[in-house]
Amino acid sequence: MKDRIDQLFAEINTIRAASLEEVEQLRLKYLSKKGLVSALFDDFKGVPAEKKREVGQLLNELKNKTQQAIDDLKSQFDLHADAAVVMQDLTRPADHMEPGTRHPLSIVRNRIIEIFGRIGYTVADGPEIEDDWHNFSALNFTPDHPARDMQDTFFIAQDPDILLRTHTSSVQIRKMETTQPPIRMIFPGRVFRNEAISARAHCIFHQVEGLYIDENVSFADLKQTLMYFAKEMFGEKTQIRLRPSYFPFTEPSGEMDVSCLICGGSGCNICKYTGWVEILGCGMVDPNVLDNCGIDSNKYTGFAFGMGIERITMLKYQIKDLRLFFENDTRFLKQFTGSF
Ligand code: 2NL
Repeated sequence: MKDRIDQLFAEINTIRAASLEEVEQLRLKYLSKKGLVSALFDDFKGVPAEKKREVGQLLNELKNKTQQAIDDLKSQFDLHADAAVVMQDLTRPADHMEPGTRHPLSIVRNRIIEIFGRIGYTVADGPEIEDDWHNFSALNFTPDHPARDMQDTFFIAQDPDILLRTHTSSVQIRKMETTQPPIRMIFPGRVFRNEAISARAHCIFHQVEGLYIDENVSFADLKQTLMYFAKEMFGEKTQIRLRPSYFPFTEPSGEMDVSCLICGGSGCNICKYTGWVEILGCGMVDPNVLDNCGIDSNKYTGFAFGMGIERITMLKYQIKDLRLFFENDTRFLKQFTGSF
């Protein structure tokens, strides 16, 4: 019996397998009920009482060793070992990659660019870090204007003031300083204001401003251009209305509402039962601003407008919380498709 045990010990040391099936064959051969190791346990009954202790110990060792050897063989074929072999194969097919989707703010920005592009507007952007002149002074902001307050704007340096632009108007100033009319452009970009983050506000957001300067540009041109935009953006049935407003850089100034795209004007909770939703601010460029940029305000007039891309996107897709735009949860992001 002891010889038989030694023989099997030696044999177990040499077992090899080329596949999981072969491992299973080995397991059956040695460890199944009728296997070679199990058979020795049957023979154990005949071992004389004084040898039982020694032989029993050896038998258990043999059984454990066999089990261990078979487990080791098996582990060569488990998923990870398999993967390691596959990874070495440089001709293997590539891993599947889920294609990304365009961010809703990009879809809407691109759509705005496309709509204005059709009526001759080109696109420009400029620096996000600005000086006081391009962000405030050239735009007719008075020295004590609240937007210049540390509370409202992110300053990088003071005296001379360097700050994160609070609107893309600074890009328009740069354009007007270097280009004579006609100017017909839109200015999409990221802007910064010192706001506490909530469902309706964020310290980083996106704007598109527009500028048209030439001889004889009138308020009627402004109104017609913005009506065209509203109908292209929100649908042919969309109505617009202009309410008087104030900006330091336009005179006169207005805010434009569109008829509620949800209820069509009959009243719902999106339009707070007024039938109208505000989408942008606009006005005739203040002659001081033109003169500040070296454009002759006796010869040229122009209009400008500005809108928040987040706001337009929230209205278009009925998104109720601004924070969704910045969290980058793909369950949110992949709900938006569009050719833009
Ligand atoms: C709003 C309002 C507006 C402008 C932006 C502008 C730029 C220059 C000169 C004159 Cl360089 N105007 N931009 C004009 C009126 C309104 O934005 O509510 N934006 C989110």
